[in-house]
Amino acid sequence: SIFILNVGYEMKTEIDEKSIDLASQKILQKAEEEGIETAWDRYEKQLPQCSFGQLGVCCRNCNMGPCRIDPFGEGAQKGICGATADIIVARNFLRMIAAGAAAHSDHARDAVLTFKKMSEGEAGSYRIKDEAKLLSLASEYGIPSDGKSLEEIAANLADVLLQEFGKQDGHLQCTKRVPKSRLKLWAELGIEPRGIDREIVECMHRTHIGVDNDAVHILLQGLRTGISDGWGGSMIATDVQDILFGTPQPRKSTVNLGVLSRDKVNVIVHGHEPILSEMIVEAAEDPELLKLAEEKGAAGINVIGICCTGNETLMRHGIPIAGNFLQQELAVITGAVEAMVVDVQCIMPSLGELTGCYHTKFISTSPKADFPNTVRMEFHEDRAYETAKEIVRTAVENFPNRIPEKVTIPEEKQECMAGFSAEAILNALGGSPDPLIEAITGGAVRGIGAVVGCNNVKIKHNYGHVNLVKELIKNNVLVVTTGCNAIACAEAGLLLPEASEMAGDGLKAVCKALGIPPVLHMGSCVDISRILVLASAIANRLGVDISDLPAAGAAPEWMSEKAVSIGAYVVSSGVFTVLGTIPAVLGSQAVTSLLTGGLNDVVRASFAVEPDPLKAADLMLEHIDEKRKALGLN
Ligand code: CUV
Ligand code: SF4
Repeated sequence: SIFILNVGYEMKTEIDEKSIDLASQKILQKAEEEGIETAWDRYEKQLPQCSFGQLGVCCRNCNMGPCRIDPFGEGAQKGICGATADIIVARNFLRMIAAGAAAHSDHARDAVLTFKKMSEGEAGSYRIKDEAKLLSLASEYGIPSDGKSLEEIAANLADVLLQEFGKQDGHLQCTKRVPKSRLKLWAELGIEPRGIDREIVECMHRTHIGVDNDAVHILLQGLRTGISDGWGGSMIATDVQDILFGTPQPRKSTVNLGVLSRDKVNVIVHGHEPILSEMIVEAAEDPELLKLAEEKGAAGINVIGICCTGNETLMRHGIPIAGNFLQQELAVITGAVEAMVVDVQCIMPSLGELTGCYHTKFISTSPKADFPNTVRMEFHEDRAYETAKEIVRTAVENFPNRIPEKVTIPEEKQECMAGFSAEAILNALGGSPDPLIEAITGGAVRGIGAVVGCNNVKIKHNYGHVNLVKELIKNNVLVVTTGCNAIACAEAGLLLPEASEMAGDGLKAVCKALGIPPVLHMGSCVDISRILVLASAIANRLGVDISDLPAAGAAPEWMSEKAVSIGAYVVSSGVFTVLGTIPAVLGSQAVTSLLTGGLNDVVRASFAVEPDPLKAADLMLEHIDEKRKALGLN
């Protein structure tokens, strides 16, 4: 079965085979007419992709290699050091988890460092926006707040949080939020997470030549590292960002390429860290810059988001989103973008050459991340607002350079409702998870589906996301979403209370009673931590483990290493998860069967792989029904 790899991965030459989204199709047409290359074209040039790589059996961990294992069993079955396919596949998988956990957690570190500088008065542009969350987090971390100023509490909290990264003793404090039975299971397995950085470093150590050479042992470290991301780095990022920028509340906005403005300066914020985008949003309202925009003949300044930065600004300010991962190039190809402002993660280096074909300024801001052909405007906390103003000014001054003949903005845009933090969901429920639990136990809501993750050229853009989610809500599964799935759902009109018309009768009635959409946008990828917190609250209320809940996860179009780390912690937390693209593990029967079955005996959850979204939904429904039965529900 490992030789059917190329199923569904054929060339996609027709535009309607590349994306289900009309706006995207129109811009892909424009790209074709203008001879502009996109990710889909580059994908075609990569085909057929290397089978050793696809199977995960290529090792470059030392310079005796590269070594590769012959999957047909005829050629080499061992690397030069003696590593087998099982060892090589497991090591490669662990390195993906390490990179993904590093990305989320290093983002978290920067959020905490900004928080700390703010508390010391060295980041004047930032404030404490959610006092209640600061105080509750401080008390959770055992920080006394009597007689202290908010800044002092914040400084103490920042110090404690920073220690979580380099912790040498004990386990991560966020794990207090994990249901007791789950935490006990982790302790028994020896996968309670220690310091966040330590887990990532240990992955790199273990995968060095001649260290950890047992697939199961390697994968357990993968689970622990994933947990240190989900219940550590990502959770810390979410919490601190909520304190600094506010905990999201439901609000309406619009999505898709049609949110680009014909007559305003379009500034796109793309990447992952709200530290930057929050300031850009503020700077775009600066009277001085608005005046400058007017002088340049623009009707105003239009800030819009892409990818998870977009999710962050949508959740907190209702800033519109131009698209998800595979729409980043398309946004530029509209010819209407004055500045593409980026920080870190999921930013295609192709944007360098691409922006050069238009008037778009490509502005990179992170000290960590640079790209070809960027204007570098490094962003530091001590003069955050000033830098944000300079960035927006650069965009405004670029407005007169827009070339009208090259501009096509598709009219497609879609209303959506976002902002469903765990707090906001509890609010919508009237303060406790009970109404939702009653809806589940009563059968109106069959279960909960967490659908997340990227786009991937191997799957028609948004096809996996939208069809999977539609099938789930049709079957009365309430969907919670983050990341690029949330944007896909928004574009398909699924993030509106009216979308409950597409839901089964039970879910429809619940949505109508609460005034909520059947698909709840919970934020960016680090905000999957919100889903964990919600799942934990429900499990605790029912007195069961997360693995007992009628719930399932999916990443229908995932591609990033972060998604692998997410998969590791979601499954470790007890949630069965269906992947829509095949991870590079099929070269090892042992690793494959462990991930797709054996893990059930370890963490009471496992992965499945299913590229067809309707079949993926069936797998999730089947799982949900099994869990319902075990809980005595029908
Ligand atoms: Ni972090 S990780 S493509 S932007 S969800 Fe989108 Fe979300 Fe994947 Fe990247
Ligand atoms: Fe080859 Fe072993 Fe070196 Fe990997 S670590 S490249 S399998 S010799």
